[in-house]
Amino acid sequence: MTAEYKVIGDVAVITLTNPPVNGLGYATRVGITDGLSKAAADPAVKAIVLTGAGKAFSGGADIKEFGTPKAIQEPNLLSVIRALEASDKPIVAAIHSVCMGGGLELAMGCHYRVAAPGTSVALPEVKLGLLPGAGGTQRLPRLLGVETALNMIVSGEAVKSELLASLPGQKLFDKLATSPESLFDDALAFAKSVMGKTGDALPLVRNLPCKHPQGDAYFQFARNMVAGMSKNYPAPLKCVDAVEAATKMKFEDGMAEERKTFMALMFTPESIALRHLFVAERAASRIPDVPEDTPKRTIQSVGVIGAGTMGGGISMNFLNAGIPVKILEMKQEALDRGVATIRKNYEAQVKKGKLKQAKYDERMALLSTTLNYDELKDADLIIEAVFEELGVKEKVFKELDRIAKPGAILASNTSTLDVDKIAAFTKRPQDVVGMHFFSPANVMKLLEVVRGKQTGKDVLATVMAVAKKIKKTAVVSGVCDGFIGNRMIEQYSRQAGFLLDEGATPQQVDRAVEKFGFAMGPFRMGDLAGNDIGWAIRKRRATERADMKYSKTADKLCELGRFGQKTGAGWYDYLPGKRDAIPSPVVAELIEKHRKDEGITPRKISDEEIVQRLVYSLVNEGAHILEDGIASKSGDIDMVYLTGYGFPLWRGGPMHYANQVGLYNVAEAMKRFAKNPRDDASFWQPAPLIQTLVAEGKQFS
Ligand code: T1G
Repeated sequence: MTAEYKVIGDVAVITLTNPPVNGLGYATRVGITDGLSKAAADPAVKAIVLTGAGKAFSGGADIKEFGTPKAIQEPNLLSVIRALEASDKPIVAAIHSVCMGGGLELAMGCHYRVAAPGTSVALPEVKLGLLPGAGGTQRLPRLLGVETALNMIVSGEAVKSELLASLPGQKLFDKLATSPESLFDDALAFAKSVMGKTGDALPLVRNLPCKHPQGDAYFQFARNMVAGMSKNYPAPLKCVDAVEAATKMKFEDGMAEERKTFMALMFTPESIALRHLFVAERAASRIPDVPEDTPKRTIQSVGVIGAGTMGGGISMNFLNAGIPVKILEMKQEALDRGVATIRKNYEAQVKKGKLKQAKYDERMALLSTTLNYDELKDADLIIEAVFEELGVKEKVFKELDRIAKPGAILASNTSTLDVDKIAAFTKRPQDVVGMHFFSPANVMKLLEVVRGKQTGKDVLATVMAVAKKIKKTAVVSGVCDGFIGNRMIEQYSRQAGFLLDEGATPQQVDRAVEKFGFAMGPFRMGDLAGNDIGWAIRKRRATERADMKYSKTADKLCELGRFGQKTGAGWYDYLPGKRDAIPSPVVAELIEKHRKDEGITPRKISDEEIVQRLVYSLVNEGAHILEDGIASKSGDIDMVYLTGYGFPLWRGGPMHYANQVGLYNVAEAMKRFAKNPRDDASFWQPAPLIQTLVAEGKQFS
């Protein structure tokens, strides 16, 4: 069992002991009910304190148990909470650090709650595509009022205990402890103060009234607000229904409504995807051959080479985390420009009220600049973000090798170059790693950590820990052309071009994938990022990868100088100063002429074929990436595409989505595409990994 029982004087103490966050898995639930039985049977026990060991009171139901028999094995969470309510001796929840989801529902089943200040309190189930399923939608409104409770349930965001305790009329906390350190003693003292209360004298949340003075109007307003922000996500609106039920139904009926909805949401593709995302994001930080206890180097100062867009964005990540940054450039005006951009970014946040002036000043105080490599000699981590050309990288890394202290980590932000070649410019390849940020680097969550053949395990462990500190989702990639994300988007872009050749328009392709859920289709994306970027890569590839077939439309577009928004025209036309993509007659004519030149008779292409060819191209390349050992887990590939390339979160990523469609069906579609003479038959052979999984009736793990 993962809960301890002991008696202190005449108070029984039940402590959850299921690290890391006291998830309410089966063993913990048994531990609680077992403790309650002992306390009930012991005449010396006059009151009970329920608390959590370690860094949480409880982080809620055990997400990793979902979908397994253990999740509903008795005593399930509802039964445990009913056992708390049925206790004839007062039960005081001693809440600290983290009290979330089922953990908060557990606490609301107790008679009293004492909280430490600074506790993060939340019902975050909606972020998993669920709603609170153990009474949260029925009890929280009774304790905090309908509106506060609904806001917490629909947002899933954490609120600090001291803020909740300060709300007028709140009944969630009976007492706020003087400090986190005094919580346990304060809870014990509170337990003593309510000893002797029994039966109806013990307050049950279920007996509290739950009303809203203008219920119908409020819930209609709430529905309109929530519907607008929860497109593609069914759970938020269900949260509104459940809280409304709490104001209109008897408690047990409201509980039945909540349970019915919870179980239904549990099996929605959106919730399955969001739970996959929760696990995959945390699994990405675990590198199979790098033990969790690998010693990490201390990173207390960072050097950044290059004050351009990337260098500036990268620097901000560390400044935001309170880590001093020294930026090096070749010329003072480049430094001044870079610092001015950082300042402008922060000032914009201050103006929007997203950043306090004091914080802004604090961060800028951590920033320094230099024109002299020698001033980086004490940096613990130096990240190069200079022009994407191997010769330039060579110069930089030879300098870094000369000046950096022993043990400094030397990272390149390269997005396409070979990290092993860069490492070979130094005498310390074990200290060299790729840290591929995505533009804008201070915004995009994804960080591809590119592992060279000689990159040290402690370097990897250190960079993964630093990534967490700067709030990035880090995924380890091996060395190959394009690493994970760009290697996949290469195939996606090829398919987009072939679809134009065969009869689709840029707006039809974009609309189809945006309807699927992508933030932006390939052609609008090209116009935003700059079509010349792909053009340069194709030119480089023409020599290195002559086998790679492309539609020529993109090159022809670039030959007209139509690089996208930055040139006022790309796949679409743009009015001056505007970003609205307007279908372009020039592009339509270019494509039509191209088809004639190639002798192609255009055909009608369905949105379904467009989506399948674009999404399955990611799946097939992702499978090859796994086969090549470039990524170690399919969840890592999902994380890359979800956090760096706009794949819809509620579909869980390309590999997860393929599992949902069924790998057999995906493979059959690929075989159909392989028969298309305009397409690349060799690419559409289902990857051997997919063929094996289909043959064995398995999925991507
Ligand atoms: N279940 C299982 N494992 C969990 C977990 C959970 N609820 N929460 C965290 N972990 C693991 C996580 O996977 C990682 O382990 C480790 O703990 C540290 O997590 C009926 C049905 C609590 C704020 O949604 O928000 O209750 O993967 O890196 O940054 O209504 O974890 O590395 O081995 O995130 O300090 C509702 C989810 C569940 C809370 C701590 N609860 N967790 O953040 O650590 S559904 C949640 C979090 C529910 C009831 C319903 C955060 C945290 P590993 P971490 P952290």
